[in-house]
Amino acid sequence: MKFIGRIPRTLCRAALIVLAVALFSTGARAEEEKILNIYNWSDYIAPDTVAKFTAETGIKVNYDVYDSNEALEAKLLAGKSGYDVVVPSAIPFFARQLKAGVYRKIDRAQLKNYGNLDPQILEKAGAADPGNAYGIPYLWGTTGLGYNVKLVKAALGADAPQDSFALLFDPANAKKLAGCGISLLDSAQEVVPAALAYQGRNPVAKTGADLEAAIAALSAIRPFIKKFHSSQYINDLANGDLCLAFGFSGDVVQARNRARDAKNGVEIAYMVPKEGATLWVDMMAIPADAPHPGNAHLFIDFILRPENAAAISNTVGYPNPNAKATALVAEPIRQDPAIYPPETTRARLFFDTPAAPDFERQRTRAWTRLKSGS
Ligand code: SPD
Repeated sequence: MKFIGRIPRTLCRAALIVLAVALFSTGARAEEEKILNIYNWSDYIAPDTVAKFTAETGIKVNYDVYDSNEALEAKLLAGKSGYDVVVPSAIPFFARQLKAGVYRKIDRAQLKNYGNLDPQILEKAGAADPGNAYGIPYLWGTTGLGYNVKLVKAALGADAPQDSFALLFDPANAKKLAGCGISLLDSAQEVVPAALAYQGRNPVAKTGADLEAAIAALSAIRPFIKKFHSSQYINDLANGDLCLAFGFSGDVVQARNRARDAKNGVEIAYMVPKEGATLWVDMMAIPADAPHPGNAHLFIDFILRPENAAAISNTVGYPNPNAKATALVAEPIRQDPAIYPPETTRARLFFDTPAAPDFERQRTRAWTRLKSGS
């Protein structure tokens, strides 16, 4: 065996290779330009999150927003989106995008705050992403009904259902509410399970017969729907321009808070109907062709810090999956059943399941026809 000084030559060579790899990888990271391109849901971050991240890291953030998984998916599947961090919902979107090879594996070694994540939420996300290898939960919530308490009472009287999808899906109620304005999320994937739940069917069932039943229920109220939109309802509810919206929990909470801040006399409430509602989890993920994956990991780790996750929940009214952040979330938010559903409500939440491509196509076609009124 040849020796260099007292060290065997083979060992020296191995050490040199390890050093070269280490230098190369840190060098590559150091060379990443100080830019980060984020594509996130609208109304889904604290006002100072991005500024704080930039102040701390010197990384300039380009921040774009969307209001539906469908919009995000169209960009991702077209490829070369240029985004470094995106936030799809776990099921079915993230799950099927993962299968299409859209994402890069998360390097947990770069996330020193990974251990803060709540194992229960990780388990839910694991249904889309086995082993939680490609995504990090960002926020979660439910999809239910936001309504204007006074307008609904004026239209339907004291007997207006306050705990049932009948408020929306009973055509007699929808007809009476049409005058003050009803809106639905512009997403078949969100609306169809609600229609099935109202009918007492399995809300996540995916057969042709289920789809037909859901579309029949939706067709019966179609004449009374003012808008199909996935973000406008926040302001519309807050301003009194809508009296009923099928929407996301935190968005309705934001509408309620905007009305309170405006002191305009509008009172908004959120309901998880007794028939059940979707529980969903949105994931932070890095596209496979992200130009700045190192910066993406830095940002994700920043969000995983309890104080940053708590600041986001305090602003947007959605619970975060960070077990260490809960104590930092403001007490009125933690106690708000519209935001953190109590156990009795949680018991009637359901988690969507992936759909076969053929069913997806049928559902999209039926949805387009429904919206156009044909
Ligand atoms: N304004 C932010 C809304 C975020 C909603 N994400 C939920 C998707 C449910 N599938």
